[in-house]
Amino acid sequence: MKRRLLIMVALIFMLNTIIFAQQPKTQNSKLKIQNAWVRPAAKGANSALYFVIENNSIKTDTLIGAESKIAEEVEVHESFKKDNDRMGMRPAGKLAINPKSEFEFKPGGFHIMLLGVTKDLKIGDKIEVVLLFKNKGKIKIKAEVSDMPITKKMKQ
Ligand SMILES: [Cu+2]
Repeated sequence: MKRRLLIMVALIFMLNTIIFAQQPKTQNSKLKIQNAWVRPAAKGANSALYFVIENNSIKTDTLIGAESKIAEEVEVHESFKKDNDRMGMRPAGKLAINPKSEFEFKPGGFHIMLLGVTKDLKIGDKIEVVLLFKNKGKIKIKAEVSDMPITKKMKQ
């Protein structure tokens, strides 16, 4: 009788551990990074990374930065129109990703700037970048080197 009770207690503990261990995964899946692609570049040159952030949760999260071994420096940038109608870019700061919404990084808009890539980025190659979110922490993404948005390429 006592042994059965011990087994019961052990089972409850195990169940708890399993439930708690799975919780972060469920939360992570509510913040998805889709269609990641990065422009080709020669070693030492700059490149830019684009993707769509899908926030399926009911909470705002904030993109606070990015890091990768693929470049000397990794910055979150936004493109903007200068007075003379030419485009410039600048650090975007922290970006709030609203609940139940999509946030698109695209040419002429927000992008992850890769300053001084550490190797040649050739079409078809894959690179890894970590995005840093205030609530979700780090999300590792894989991006394919492409000369056009991945979504467009898939429709052809
Ligand atoms: Cu830039």
